[in-house]
Amino acid sequence: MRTSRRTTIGSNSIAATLCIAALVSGAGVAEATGGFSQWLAEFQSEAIQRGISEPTVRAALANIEPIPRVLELDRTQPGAKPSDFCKYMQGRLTPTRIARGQRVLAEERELLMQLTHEYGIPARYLVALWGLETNFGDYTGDYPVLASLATLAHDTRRPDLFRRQLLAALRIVDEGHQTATRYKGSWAGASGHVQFMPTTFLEYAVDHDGDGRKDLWGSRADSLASAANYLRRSGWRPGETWGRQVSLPATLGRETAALRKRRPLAAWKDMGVTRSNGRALPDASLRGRIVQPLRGPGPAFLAYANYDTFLAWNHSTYFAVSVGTFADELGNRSSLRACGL
Ligand SMILES: [Ca+2]
Repeated sequence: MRTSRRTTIGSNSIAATLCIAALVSGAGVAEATGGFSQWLAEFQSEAIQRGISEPTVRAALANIEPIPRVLELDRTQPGAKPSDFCKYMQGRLTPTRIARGQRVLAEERELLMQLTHEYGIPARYLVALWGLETNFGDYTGDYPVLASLATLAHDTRRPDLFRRQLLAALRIVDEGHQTATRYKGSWAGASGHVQFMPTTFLEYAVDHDGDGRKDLWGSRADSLASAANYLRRSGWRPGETWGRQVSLPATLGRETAALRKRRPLAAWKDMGVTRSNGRALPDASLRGRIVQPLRGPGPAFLAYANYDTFLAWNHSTYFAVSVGTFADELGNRSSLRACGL
């Protein structure tokens, strides 16, 4: 989910800088650890000043240590390579996952119908997001969120971002939605069935089953409702689709500013854009822009307003196209004619 929830962080030379600083100052591991303890004590004071209860702050942050592996992962995030689009799609939209998504649609039919009624999001999009984020709750992450966020907040790369996330995580614990010890997630702090970052949790998580807890770890109802709430409040337009794969005339084959401009469907038709099977685009009062994951020749998509809610969730063209395509597969309206899918 968007930057506040998912953090995409490029590598830089901070590790080298830290090594040099350590050599210059003669600092070693002991001093670095001492630095963390002092930092943590100051952070605890701030958290208490900000209204998180002292017992929560003391208990939740007692004995936590920085996690070297979290820093390693933060330093080595691979950049998305355009040529990997098909590999990405094939890895995420496997026949097994699509079949399981179909079963989930049936199993959770009643809940999903309620959510569609309440938030205007068709079931298939919620199931697609759930399947892509955690394989329907199978992989929600094993990193202790508070210690991971403390590691990144103490680090020098994006301390403000992760400090906010750590404060939000403490608030989640303080409000009783999760315990400090059971609060697990990705190395960067995304957690639960739909991998919300703590600030996203505070803003968008809902207690759909009405037990008083926003339980995005144990409750399918809370998790899927929270995803629906996120999409709706990010601008989802009920009754509209997300986009479709299209064919571009040769004259429009390369990514240009003209293609990225939002235009009515009729205007794209006039420019020679067709459905991917060559048939005419439908007559609908939608506006869209052309998205080309490979930034040039290769699959092209006409993306409508709802596509932007997927980008709000996670600012990645690959991700957004995979959500829409997965949802199409679940709705038996498979439209992707690329990557052997
Ligand atoms: Ca609940």
